[in-house]
Amino acid sequence: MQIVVDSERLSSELATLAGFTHVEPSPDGTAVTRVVFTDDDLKARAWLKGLAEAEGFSVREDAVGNTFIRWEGTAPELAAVATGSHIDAIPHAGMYDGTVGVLGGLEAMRALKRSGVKLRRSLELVLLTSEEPTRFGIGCLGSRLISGTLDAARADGLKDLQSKDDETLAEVRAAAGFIGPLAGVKLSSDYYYGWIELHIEQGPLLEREGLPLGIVTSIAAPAGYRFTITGFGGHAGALLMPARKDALCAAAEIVLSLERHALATGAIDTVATVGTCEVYPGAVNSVPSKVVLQVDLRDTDPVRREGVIAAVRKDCDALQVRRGVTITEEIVNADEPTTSSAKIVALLKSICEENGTVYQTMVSRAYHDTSFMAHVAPVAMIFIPCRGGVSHRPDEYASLDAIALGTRVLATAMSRLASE
Ligand code: HGY
Ligand code: MN
Ligand code: MN
Repeated sequence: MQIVVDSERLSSELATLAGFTHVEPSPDGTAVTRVVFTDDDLKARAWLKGLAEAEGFSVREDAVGNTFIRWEGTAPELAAVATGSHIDAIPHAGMYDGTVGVLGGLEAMRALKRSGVKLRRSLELVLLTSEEPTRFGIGCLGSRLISGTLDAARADGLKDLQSKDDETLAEVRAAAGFIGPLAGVKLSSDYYYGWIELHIEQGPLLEREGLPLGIVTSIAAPAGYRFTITGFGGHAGALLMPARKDALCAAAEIVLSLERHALATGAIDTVATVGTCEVYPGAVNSVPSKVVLQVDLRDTDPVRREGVIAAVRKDCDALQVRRGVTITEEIVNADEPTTSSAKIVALLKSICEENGTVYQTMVSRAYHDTSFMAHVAPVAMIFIPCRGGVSHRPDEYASLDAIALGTRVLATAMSRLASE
């Protein structure tokens, strides 16, 4: 069977998808912001569904907008083989994160259809809702609900961090046309026969080693926390220093405590970031009375990760006494690492070896929907190099050759699994 990827079409579709955004252009590359359930996101979804339907694939959406594009096999009652990723993009991101997996997955299915092969098992491409934490504060919202690891009621109550009047996911998704109980999103633990996600590496390893492809054997364990520091605000001129309980000064100590304890593990796999810092009331001449920090902490070893946050909590206890502030913490998520299916990793290796593709097995330090799809299928990921390892920036770039190669390996692997 000859699988021919239409890379020109794939390239133009990636460019079209990148156009569903409203963000000032960047001199460094194609800037994309596409927050879940915004007009840009909904228009992109409609466009993608149009491509799928034009190919004769069926399309269904669940209550949170996860979109299932299906090419029926000759034995439709068998568990399908699936691929997928996300099209939402954090502010001022690039055009390849997630979209390579969605459009590459679609092209893989189209290429197999064009080849004339008849597959036993159906193939599904899944567009997963809200992989990025931008709007609701937690990553992989759609795939968490599919996995059943996120409580439906908690999910519907998640606050829209971009809304001034505290809208919830329930309201936002309904306004976007996604109704119905979130509890119905969960899929059974053996729903798919196999799941493979194609994604840019978002790191420098493959490019540095001059490798065209990576096979992901595990995905680091992500955790997210929200720290709220409440002090005592006031007039920047009249409130004298000894009387202050400056929430931002206390927050600054937490930021440095997190960095210090992450470095102190001595492990390169421990990474910690305070990505957002909201200061209230946020006026130059007003002593900050409240600060909210969003913390992103990851490690391949969840025990080591827990050691870092425990040390930060200890520092917070001392900080509350010394600075007279109150610090509360909300655990947004604290996930386990994901291990890929040995069978699918072996399949990907053999396909690469058959076609002379040099590859490397590797850890994913970024989290992905695959982490949660692992609850409903045996999983693996295919990585392709991205220039300078850059991602979540407008200068994010993956070559068309790399995308086409990843798509071809994906199509071959899906066809092998779907023939079993
Ligand atoms: O943050 C991540 O790892 C993913 O890109 N959302
Ligand atoms: Mn991302
Ligand atoms: Mn991604």
